[in-house]
Amino acid sequence: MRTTELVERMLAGNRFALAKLITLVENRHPDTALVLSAVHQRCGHAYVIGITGPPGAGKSTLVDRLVAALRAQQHSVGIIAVDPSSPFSGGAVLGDRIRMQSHYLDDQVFIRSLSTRGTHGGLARATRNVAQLLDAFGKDFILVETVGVGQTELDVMGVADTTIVVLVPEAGDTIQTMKAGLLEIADAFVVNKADREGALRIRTELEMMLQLRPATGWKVPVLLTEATTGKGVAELLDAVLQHRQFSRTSGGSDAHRAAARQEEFIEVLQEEISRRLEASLENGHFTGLLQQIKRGEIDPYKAALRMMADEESLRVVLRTGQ
Ligand SMILES: Nc1nc2c(ncn2[C@@H]2O[C@H](COP(=O)(O)OP(=O)(O)O)[C@@H](O)[C@H]2O)c(=O)[nH]1
Ligand SMILES: [Mg+2]
Repeated sequence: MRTTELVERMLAGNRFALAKLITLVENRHPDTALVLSAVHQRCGHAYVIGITGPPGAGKSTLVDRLVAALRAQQHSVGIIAVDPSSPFSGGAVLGDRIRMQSHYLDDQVFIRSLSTRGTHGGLARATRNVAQLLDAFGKDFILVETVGVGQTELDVMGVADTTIVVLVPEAGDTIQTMKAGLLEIADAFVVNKADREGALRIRTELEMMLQLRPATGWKVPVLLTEATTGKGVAELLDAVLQHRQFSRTSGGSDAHRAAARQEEFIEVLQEEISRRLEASLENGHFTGLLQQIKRGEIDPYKAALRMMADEESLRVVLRTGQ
C-alpha cells in the first residue's frame, strides 16, 4: 500500500494503518519525513506524560492505573513503552504487556513498545515521532514509559510535557547517585511502593534536594503511591493536570514547544541530508572519488572539503533518494 494511502487511512481512524506507519517511522523508512509532514496539521492536541525511573519501581503498574483513571474520564490514550537497554522487544516490555493487559481489549487504548532495535540509534527521536503519530490519530493523552536513569532516558523524557520520576523506598542509593539531570527534568516525583518501610524518609530527602533546585514557579510535588492498590494515583493525576495548567498559564509549554520545533527542524534536515548522501554514494555517483580516497591518493579531508565546495556534486547528493 502506498504511504499516502496509509496516512489517509490512519487519519480516518484505522489502527492497522497507524501500526504500519509507526513501524515505518521506527525504521526510518525514506518516507519518514513525508509521513510526519502529512500528519503535522493534525498534531498538537495530545498531552504527553513521561514516566521514568529504575527497573522494578512500578512504572508499568502506575501507567496501568493512570490509564484506567484517564479512561474513566473518557479520554483516549496511547502508551509508548521505551526500553533503551534492549536491542529486542523482550524482557521488561513483555512484563509490561502482561501488566497492561487489562487495556488490551479497549480500542481507545493503543500500546506500542520501542527498543533500540529498528530506531537507528535515535530512540528519543523515534519516540517523539511515534508520539506525533498517536497525536494525529487523535489520542488525548500519551504515556511514555522508559526504563532506567541514564542519558537516553533523559533524552526520551524530553518528549514529555510533564515528566514523572518514580522511585521506591529502597532508593536511598539511587538518590545519592541520582544524576542532576533526573532532578532537573522531574515535574513530579513519585515514591511508589509506599506500603514499604522508608517511604516518608525518601520523600523528605527528595524535598530537601528539590529546595536546591532553582525556583521556576512550579513546586515539584513528591507524592506517595501504591500502584498495586491504586492508592495515591488520583492525586498523581491531579498533580499532572495542575502542572499542565501551570505550563499553559506561565507560557512554559509554549517556550518548550518552540525550542522543540527548532530542534526538530535541524534534526530532520540533518537526517535527510545524510540519508541522501548515503544513497548517492550507494548509487555509485562518486565511485571514482571513493576509489581515490580508498587508495590513499587523496586525503579524506581534502576530498570532503572539495566536494562541499562543488555545487554540482552537492546538487547530485541532494537530488538522490528523494
Ligand atoms: N509492594 C508493592 N509492589 C508494587 C507496587 N507497585 C508495583 N509493585 C510490584 O513491583 C514489580 C515491578 O512493577 P513494574 O510495574 O513492572 O515496574 P517497572 O519495571 O518500573 O515497570 C511488580 O511485581 C509489581 O507488582 C507497590 O505499590 N507496592
Ligand atoms: Mg515497566
